[in-house]
Amino acid sequence: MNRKMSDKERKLNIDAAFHVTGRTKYLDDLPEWQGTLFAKVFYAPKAHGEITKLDYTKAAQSDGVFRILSYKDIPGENQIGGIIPDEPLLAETELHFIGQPILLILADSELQAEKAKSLVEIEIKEKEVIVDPKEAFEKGELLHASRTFTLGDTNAAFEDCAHVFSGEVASGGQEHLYLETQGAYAFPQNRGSIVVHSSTQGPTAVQRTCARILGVSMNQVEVDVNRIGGGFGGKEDQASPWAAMVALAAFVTGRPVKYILSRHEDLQMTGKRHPYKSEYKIGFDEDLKIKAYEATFYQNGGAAADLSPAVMERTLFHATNSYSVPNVSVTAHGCKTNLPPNTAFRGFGGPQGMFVIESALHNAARKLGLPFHQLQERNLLIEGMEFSYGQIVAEAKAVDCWDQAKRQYDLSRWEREVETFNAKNKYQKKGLSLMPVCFGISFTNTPMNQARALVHVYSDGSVGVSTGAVEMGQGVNTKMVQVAAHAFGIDSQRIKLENTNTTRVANTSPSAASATADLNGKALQDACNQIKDRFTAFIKRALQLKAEDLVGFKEEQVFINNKKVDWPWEDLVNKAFLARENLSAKGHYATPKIHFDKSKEKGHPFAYHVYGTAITEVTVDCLRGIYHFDAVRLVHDFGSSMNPGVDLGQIEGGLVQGMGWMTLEDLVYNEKGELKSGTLATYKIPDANYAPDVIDVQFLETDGHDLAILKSKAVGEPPLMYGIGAYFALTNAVLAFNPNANLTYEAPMTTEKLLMALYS
Ligand code: LUZ
Ligand code: MOS
Repeated sequence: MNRKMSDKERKLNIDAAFHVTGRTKYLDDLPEWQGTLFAKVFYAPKAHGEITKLDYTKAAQSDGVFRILSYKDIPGENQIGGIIPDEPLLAETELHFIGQPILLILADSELQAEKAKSLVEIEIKEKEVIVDPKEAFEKGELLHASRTFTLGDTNAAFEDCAHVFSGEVASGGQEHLYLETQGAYAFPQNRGSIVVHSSTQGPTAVQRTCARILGVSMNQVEVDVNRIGGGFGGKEDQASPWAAMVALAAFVTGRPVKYILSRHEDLQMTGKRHPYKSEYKIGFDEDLKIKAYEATFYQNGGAAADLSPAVMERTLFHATNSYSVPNVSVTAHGCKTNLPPNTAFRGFGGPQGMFVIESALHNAARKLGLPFHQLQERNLLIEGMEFSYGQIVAEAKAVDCWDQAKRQYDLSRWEREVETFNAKNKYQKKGLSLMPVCFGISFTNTPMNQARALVHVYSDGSVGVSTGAVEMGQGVNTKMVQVAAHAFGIDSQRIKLENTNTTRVANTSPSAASATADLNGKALQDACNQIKDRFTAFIKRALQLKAEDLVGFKEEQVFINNKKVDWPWEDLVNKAFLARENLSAKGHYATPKIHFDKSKEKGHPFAYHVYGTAITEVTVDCLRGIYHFDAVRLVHDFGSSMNPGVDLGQIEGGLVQGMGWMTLEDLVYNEKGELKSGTLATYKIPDANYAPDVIDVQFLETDGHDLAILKSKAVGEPPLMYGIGAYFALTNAVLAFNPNANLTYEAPMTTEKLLMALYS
């Protein structure tokens, strides 16, 4: 805990009051400019084929339609691929997924654009559709080269194993379902430049994509983000196409152009979490220590690479989750299918990798006839172990979290209660599971781990802060205010967080990888410190202090040699201004010590790891297959949390989102590549009623980590993976009802699948 902060500063989310009173402004709340055109996309109705006829003359004559744009109207490059250039903004002749944008219809109103859409005539010569990643792999349909991480020698190790198990695992996709759908609003400027307001996690990604499409340099595109209504990874790269479309339309027509996707369009056209199919082999010695682990991951990438190569990489990084495994060989294939390109989603491939080793351990424990958590516990990660990617485990927090969870929540008593309940009830069974998590913090692509911030101290003592961080509900604005208030020793009321804008802070990494507060916060500290250094020099001159005298800033006052002098902040700022001191600074931060060599697949990619253990209890109605989560109690390694209120929000939201992925959320595409769960009636996400009755979060007592902002560790993604515990709580309840059940390790465990498992 940062002891210098008042309780008020520690707890208050600066956006909360505006959120709950409906006053927060989102993209769609921008006042509409006169002459604004409204865009709609006409997209591919078939998953794979060649366009043989495309006639939009009737659509173009439809009421209110101003113009219809195709790829031919793109002055720059028809390309939006961020990692691999394999995705056109607007389809040319080949169609690769249902929902692939073909035409951009511009009309005086949304309704008119929508009506014109139905008048477009298209004929398609259909081709074979692939929706399954393993089928794609077998047919040689890969998005890029496969990768393997190895440690030790698994072949030799398996020879010596007392027990070897193998199996298959599958996990489903997941719809981001950010409350605010994708969208953008573009305004043409003088001399051909453009301003784009975008609902994006990555303003620079939007800027780069717009510039590429328009064929202009990046300085001609200004991207502005006030705040967004959720992202969860879905707006890391996939906010860019809509922004590029309105930028293109504004560029071509000279008018403001707005496009905000309807929920239906968003569900149809955007990529989601990658479904995976996987195979594993795991070997143990006599003491039930894991000796060797092999896995092959078939990632369902969809029709273009998008962020899939990076997501796939994180699957490999987290393939052994929180366990010590001396011999590892894990391979991942990025499989090309005829689905919308799948993309970043909280956890970024990590959860998919972790679910496989948890399944392997669960299956092994069952075959060995011992409790799942005993096998997990015996293999927890310890200090000094090497990850398959070469980084050495520096903090032994896996065992600490596990032990504290067992102790604080009295696991043995809890287990006895569950056993007693199960003995007494024939058709209701409880299941308990433990889920340890170890998640690496940093973009796995080292160059992305940099950030900048711009600070202005105004002559009245107020402060304006710009960073590259995008507020998406995660509370980063509040954390940035805390960082600046702490640095200057002033009240947080003096600080204003500006919109995230590419002209104030350039070359930003997306707000992603749980690293936003660390990267931008450290850049912000750098900027504040520069101004403080100037103030210090100014004070020393003004008061004729000695070089070794210590100048400090606390409680809105100047301190000299730790003694308060009566010089309030406002007066200091004003005097410094009159003395013509520079009251603005640009800060920069690049995470130290990290590196990774892809040719060897070895290095030190993460600044640090975040640990935790969650215990989940569920009650299953074994007649109907329905269930309710009674409690999730967890111990989490926050480091030294700078804002427990904000951090708890991240834990609760991440946990429940992960539980949804593992249980409720059944993303279904049929063999034609049609989304069968394309409405909120057919795709169910967790709500307050679904959430566990009790979510109890204990803070692991630690000093925090120097590479975390104010020693407060990153908290965005790690809790999602506690949700994996929900799956195993359910399987354990199934086994309490039917010890011979046939478990298939195919998430999500929907009520239908649960019922089948109970009676299998
Ligand atoms: N995005 C990214 C991420 O580009 N690289 C990453 O390593 C990452 N990790 C988590 C979430 N988003
Ligand atoms: Mo993310 S999956 O941190 O955009």
